[in-house]
Amino acid sequence: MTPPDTNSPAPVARGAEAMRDAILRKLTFDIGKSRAGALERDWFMATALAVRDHVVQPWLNDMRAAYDTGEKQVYYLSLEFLIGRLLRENMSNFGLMADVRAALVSLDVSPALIEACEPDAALGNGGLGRLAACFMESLASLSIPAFGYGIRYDHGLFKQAIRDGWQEEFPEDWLNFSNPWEFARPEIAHPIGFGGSVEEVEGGDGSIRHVWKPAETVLAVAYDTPIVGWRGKHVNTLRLWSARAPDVLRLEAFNRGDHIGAVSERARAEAISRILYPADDSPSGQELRLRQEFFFSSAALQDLIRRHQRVYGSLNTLPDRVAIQLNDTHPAIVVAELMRILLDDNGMEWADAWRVTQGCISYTNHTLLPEALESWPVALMEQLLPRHMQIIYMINAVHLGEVSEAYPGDNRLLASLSLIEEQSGRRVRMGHLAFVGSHKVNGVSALHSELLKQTVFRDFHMLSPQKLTNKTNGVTFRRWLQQCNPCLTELLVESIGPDFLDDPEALRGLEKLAGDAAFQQRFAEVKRVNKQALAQVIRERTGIRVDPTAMFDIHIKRIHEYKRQLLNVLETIALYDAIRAEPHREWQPRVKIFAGKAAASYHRAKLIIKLAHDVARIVNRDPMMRDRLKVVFLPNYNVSLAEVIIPAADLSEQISTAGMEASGTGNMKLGLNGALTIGTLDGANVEMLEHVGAENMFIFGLTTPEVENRRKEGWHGQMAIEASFRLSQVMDQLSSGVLSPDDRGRYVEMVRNLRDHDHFLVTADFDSYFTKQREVDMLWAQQAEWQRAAILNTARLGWFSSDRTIREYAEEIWRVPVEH
Ligand code: 26V
Repeated sequence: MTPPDTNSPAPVARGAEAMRDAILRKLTFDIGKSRAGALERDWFMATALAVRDHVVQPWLNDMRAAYDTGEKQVYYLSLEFLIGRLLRENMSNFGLMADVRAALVSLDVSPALIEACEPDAALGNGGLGRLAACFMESLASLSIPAFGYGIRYDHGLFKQAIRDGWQEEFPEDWLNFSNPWEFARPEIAHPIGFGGSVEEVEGGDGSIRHVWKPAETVLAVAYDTPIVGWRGKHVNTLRLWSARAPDVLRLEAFNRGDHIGAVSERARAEAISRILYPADDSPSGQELRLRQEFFFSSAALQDLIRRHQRVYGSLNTLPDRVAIQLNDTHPAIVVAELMRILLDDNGMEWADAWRVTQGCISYTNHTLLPEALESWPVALMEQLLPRHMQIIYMINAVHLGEVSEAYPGDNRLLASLSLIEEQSGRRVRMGHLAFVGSHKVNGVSALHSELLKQTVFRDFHMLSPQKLTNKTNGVTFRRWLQQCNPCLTELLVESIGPDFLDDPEALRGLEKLAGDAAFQQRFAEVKRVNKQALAQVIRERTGIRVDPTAMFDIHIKRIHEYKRQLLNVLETIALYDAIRAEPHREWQPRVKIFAGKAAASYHRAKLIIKLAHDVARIVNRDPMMRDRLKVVFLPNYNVSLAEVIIPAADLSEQISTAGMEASGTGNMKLGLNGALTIGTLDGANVEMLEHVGAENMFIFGLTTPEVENRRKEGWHGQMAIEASFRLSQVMDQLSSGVLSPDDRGRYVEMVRNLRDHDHFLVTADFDSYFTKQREVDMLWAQQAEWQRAAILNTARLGWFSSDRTIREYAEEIWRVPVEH
């Protein structure tokens, strides 16, 4: 903890009474409301502002300390930060929870209702954005000085509504009622150029300097959100950029009388930070997206360089003070922008500039799927970023020159390593640019990193075998255990002591209690309470009643063919058929719960949502089911809903086609909260298996090499369907239209696709999945055994804390000191 600033105002009030006074003061003087007239939202704002007061002084102190000591800073560049809510996080990390809640209760205000008023900061699509949020929290908790840089989107990820079983999208408006956590910094505004031309200026010594003359300039204005670490030890900054049109331009146009032009120019500039791109099924390839990428990359670089230069002057030492982590290729243009700043603005020689660039930058890859790898048409780059395109050509020339020297005449190799793809009309490969511009590149699970070496970066790995490493993802246990599951946390503290709150590996202490009948009962009781809370939410949002004693089988994540929600829905139909065929057998009651958003243009994903609803309608109404099977689709999945679902999960579905899920992080959150995983050998499931042991997980299905072989042989589902009585029965129901009486042809194309292609091997894994699910039922029937396995999941997943992940980045990639 840093010493208090001598200018610090009177110490902030502690204790419930002082908190009550503080909240009332905020309500009166900042919100301008009386107690009688205050709405829940006003109480939320007043409470958040009162809590925020506790954050500010330590934050200022930590910023100042990092500045004064000149410690190396980490800069985490990400187009997405999927933060969720912050009130509970900040209260909890600052140890203010009890005081604030007591204060609110004394004011006759319900803490739960107040917390529910906070809109989610949904500035991300899914795993990649949530990982960035967990990393920010862990960086602060480990006292590593760091900035997150991203975009302050006016509108986060769309809201999902379900009408008649179909997904509909509605705009999201998180800033509508102002954001109590952010501090606007209008004085921090960096100019971001676009378009224009490059001039060559001759120096006296015959050298040539390039000067980029952008045609258009947009301002990036900073908004800072303090990110509080565990026990308030350290506070970092998340700096998000908002786009503003520079006033001068507007004024000039106004003076010329071109009022309409001035306004539209302004709208075009400010469109950059208007909305988060909501597709994680393919890169959009649109100009606005490239503008977003360059906008925040350039703003981040200008910001960190100015900070460095104020203290050190020279940029030669940048790699000693600055570590820039690229969250996927979205900020990959920083490679060219940093080179441009060093070469053109600071007159550095190429070799020095390249050393500095590579020394600062490192890059994380989050997907292997070829359709997801970003590339930009050369023509668009030349038009929007002409100088950057020249620099990229130059980087490519030097890089390919080295390759030809080492491997003369190998044209295949040159084509594969080139930053420019020539097949589909000349495009810049952003993954290649990020790879060459970085000193380290990493995948996000052991399997994924190995696959990177064998596939997309095979030739790069051959050239520089030290560069590609693995950093298996993690999740912050503060949010995903302590805050979202207070009952379990309390039970753990009581039974193994509080050490795990600071050291997740201490959860191992639970192992010795796994077989203890009394403890098992208490563990199960916590789960029951959480399931009751979820049952209530299900009732409110879908009208469906579920029995909290049934197994809660949870499949929550973005809807994607490779994540195979369809496999789960098909198994649901097969189970329904099986129960109807033998209604007198002893079936284990189950509630299948789905949640997740589909990209708006991803028709097949939307059809899977519709199918889940069609199946739910039939199953939930069938008196023969007698509560032994229920199907629920919870709309509008987001961080806050995940915080309710995860503590209530018995079974966690992690059933992607092997080799396609880079890591997964929901798998870790669910396991940590005592859910057993049914999953394929994919992503981080593989490492979870090593940690929790095969007896405590349900692994099924093809392995990555088997998937590869099937595909090579030209897999189609026809044979698997014919060979499986159950599956053919399911397919018949889909094609006959019994599931969709209002549109009998609805699933004809889906069935045809499974028969003729089935790229995601749903039919290939169906039987082994169905069989594994019956093993799940058998274990559920032996509750003591089930609870034992659940406890061991919680006990053995400590390694998947994002603190461990961040420590590895700090030591092996960023080379910044970190506490142990
Ligand atoms: C996914 C896909 C899938 C279908 C085809 C095209 C496409 C394009 C983009 C993406 C998203 C890629 C980035 C991403 O969100 N990756 C996720 O990152 C998480 C954090 O590392 C990881 O846990 C997830 O497995 C990974 O999908």
